[in-house]
Amino acid sequence: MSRPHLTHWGAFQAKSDGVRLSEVQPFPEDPEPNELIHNVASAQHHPTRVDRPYVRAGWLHNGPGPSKDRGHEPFVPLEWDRAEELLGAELRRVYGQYGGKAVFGGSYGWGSAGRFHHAQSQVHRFLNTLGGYVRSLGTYSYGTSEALLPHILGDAWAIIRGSTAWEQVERHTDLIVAFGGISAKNATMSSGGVARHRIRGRLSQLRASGTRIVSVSPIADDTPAEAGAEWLAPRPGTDAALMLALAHVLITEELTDRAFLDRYTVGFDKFAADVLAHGRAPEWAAEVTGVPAERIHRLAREMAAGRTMISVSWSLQRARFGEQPLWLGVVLAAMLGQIGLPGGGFGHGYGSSAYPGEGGSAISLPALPQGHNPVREFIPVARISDMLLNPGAPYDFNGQRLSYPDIRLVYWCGGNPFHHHQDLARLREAFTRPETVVVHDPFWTATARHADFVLPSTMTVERDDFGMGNADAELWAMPALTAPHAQARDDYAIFAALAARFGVEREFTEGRDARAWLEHLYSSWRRDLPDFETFFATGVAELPMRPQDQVLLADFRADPEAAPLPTPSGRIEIHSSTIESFGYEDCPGHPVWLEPDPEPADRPLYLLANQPKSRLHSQHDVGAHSRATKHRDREPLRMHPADAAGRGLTDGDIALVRGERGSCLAAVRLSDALRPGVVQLSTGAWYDPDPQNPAFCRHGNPNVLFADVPTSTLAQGCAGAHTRVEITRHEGAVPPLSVLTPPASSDAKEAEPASEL
Ligand SMILES: Nc1nc2c(c(=O)[nH]1)N[C@H]1C(S)=C(S)[C@@H](COP(=O)(O)OP(=O)(O)OC[C@H]3O[C@@H](n4cnc5c(=O)[nH]c(N)nc54)[C@H](O)[C@@H]3O)O[C@H]1N2
Ligand SMILES: Nc1nc2c(c(=O)[nH]1)N[C@H]1C(S)=C(S)[C@@H](COP(=O)(O)OP(=O)(O)OC[C@H]3O[C@@H](n4cnc5c(=O)[nH]c(N)nc54)[C@H](O)[C@@H]3O)O[C@H]1N2
Ligand SMILES: [Mo]
Repeated sequence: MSRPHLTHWGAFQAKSDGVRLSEVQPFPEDPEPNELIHNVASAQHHPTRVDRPYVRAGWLHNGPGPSKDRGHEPFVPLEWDRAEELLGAELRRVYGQYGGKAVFGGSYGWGSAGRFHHAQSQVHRFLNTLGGYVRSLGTYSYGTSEALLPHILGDAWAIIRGSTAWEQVERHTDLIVAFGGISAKNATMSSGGVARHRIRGRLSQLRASGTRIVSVSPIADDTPAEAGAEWLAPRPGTDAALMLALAHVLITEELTDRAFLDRYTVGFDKFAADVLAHGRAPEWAAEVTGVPAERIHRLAREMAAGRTMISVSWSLQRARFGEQPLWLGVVLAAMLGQIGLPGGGFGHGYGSSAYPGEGGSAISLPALPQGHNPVREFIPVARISDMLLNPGAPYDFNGQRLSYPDIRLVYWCGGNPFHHHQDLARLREAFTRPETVVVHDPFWTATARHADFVLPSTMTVERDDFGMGNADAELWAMPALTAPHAQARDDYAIFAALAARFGVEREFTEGRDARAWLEHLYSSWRRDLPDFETFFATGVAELPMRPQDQVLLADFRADPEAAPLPTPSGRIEIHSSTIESFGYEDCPGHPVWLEPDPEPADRPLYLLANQPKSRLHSQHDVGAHSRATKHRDREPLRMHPADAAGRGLTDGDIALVRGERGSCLAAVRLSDALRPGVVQLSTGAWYDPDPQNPAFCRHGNPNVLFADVPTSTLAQGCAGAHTRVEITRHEGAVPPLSVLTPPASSDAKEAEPASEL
């Protein structure tokens, strides 16, 4: 019998013999199934699954302390009981000596789908039970929006979740100007799951109903062929110049909606004067962006001629000065006066994930209670290396003067910083600093390889749970399909056992096992649904849908006095006195063009490190579908034929990619979907550092190339969208990868640790 299962990237059904899955098929009601579902079964028993608990040999022999050996040393296998004893004692030591403010539990990452076993919820509840932890604020996804939007428009999540419904766009929109495209590959995902993928259908319908799309992106297929979009390809990182020029035309040709600007916005005159004073005309922008001046002129007039949606993908803000194009997207929409009208205005993240524009459920799911965190310290999420390298150092963030906490123990559960952070050699240096690093993961990820304690987690298919994504309105039962791999345990079970060693088991578990928690969360949540046993046996519970007629900021438009925005003025802030008062040169009081760092002559190519089509981030990179996209075991790098020819490269060559901070190998794939001068190397290839050089990845992880710089002082956000590189042919043999097998483990007899445990 085939049984169903839900992942972040889709639902599937599979047969199970209790250990292995077979005959994996997409959920029959998914109109646009994707191949990523085939990564799960093929990765489940891969040799890189962590089969039992491990401790780094040096930690075991020398005890806790900073160590340059993380990532180099063999691991010693442990019995569960011994692992709990050692780690339990270490947690008691750290909490006893330093308290929760010395424990980093930010633990960012996309761990598992499934509501109860959601890794972030588990680790945060656990650390709160012990005495709290230093948290991280915001996301790598749209951390810059999270800092900027509250100053100018409203809370980022409310804006993204409140995106105007696709139905409204289909009915009313004449033109979508999509900065960063509307990506079908990215809309395969939604945190928590996606049962029905709809984006290609949405875009076909838009085309049929006469909505025109201009896809502004260095990559043509960022908007799929179904949309029939026009392709405008600016240089990466120059959208702000293009947008300022569009604003220039709207101002000089008097195409702005003055009445809207007067009633709903503040600061337009300052902004407009600046645009004119600096001569941000299309002729100027053409030089910066590479988009012809004539096309910019015409586009501005087209935007003013009908109902226009300005769509800004999340990627635009994940770059140096990423505040500017985001802010300018809002400003352009305000100048057109269509914010709050059906099908017009501003949208953030169409195509970046499955849910923007989709209705989804009207009610939110129950969550595991997190308890109370007495520790006030936090870091903006992408400042992880800065924090570990510079304890006590002051820094600025969003109008606050803060200083980095002094971290002794790092606890990561459900994320992979050696996937997600920039400048991996620097991160590796940062990971030498703590006294102890603990990682739970199902796989030997690069982060697990840099830990002291590695505890094997189950995968979603190995445990009972329930879940639902933001684009759906049905709750899925997710009964375990197989037994856990080897000695893997649920994060919950691991934490419960550690809590017992700490003497706080009752506080953590409240006397429940996982099954009892599922029942409890479900039953205390809604009384109008079938009882838990019936739900779990049936497999799904329908939830009420949100109406599909949502229009972003319609209430504000209807009555800005009764429904003011949560900004200081209650209006859209084209100029923000608050941001101006911070005095940041890298994010002044209204959006401007900030000159990028001088062009490095020896790195003429732009490299886009976008989200990978073949997997979610680094997850299941050893899975069959992800491996099938590799060539000679290297991550594919897409390149325009002209750029390749100029470098003597052809399709299938192994290339050496050299960036600001490091280099990597990748397999050249020729494609004319790229703007010449731009190459694409998606994120997520497992970091495979050369043993002598951590800044050289043999596999193709682009995060070795990037400098670890924030978007700006305002947001301190991740700036990983693009960087500058040069590419040459890799000379000599192609080295074998080390990440496809587990790290060395030492069977050496466990010696007594030197420290006082
Ligand atoms: N250069 C560059 N870098 C980027 C980006 C970019 O565009 N460019 N994008 C950024 C973005 S938007 C994001 S969101 C981040 C993503 O960064 P992450 O979310 O850190 O990446 P994932 O690979 O999804 O990591 C999730 C980890 O959780 C593990 N896991 C899965 N299930 C469980 C479980 O049940 N328990 C435990 N303990 N672990 C589990 C997986 O095996 C995996 O190792 O990357 C960011 N990094
Ligand atoms: N298949 C797949 N889908 C995913 C994910 C995944 O790992 N795999 N991750 C999910 C997550 S966590 C997130 S946050 C979202 C991220 O969603 P996004 O941030 O929107 O996704 P990206 O793929 O990083 O970027 C989308 C496109 O933006 C374009 N772009 C980059 N820089 C510029 C620029 O300066 N100007 C313009 N005009 N365009 C630019 C690139 O060509 C890129 O392909 O994706 C989600 N969807
Ligand atoms: Mo993300």
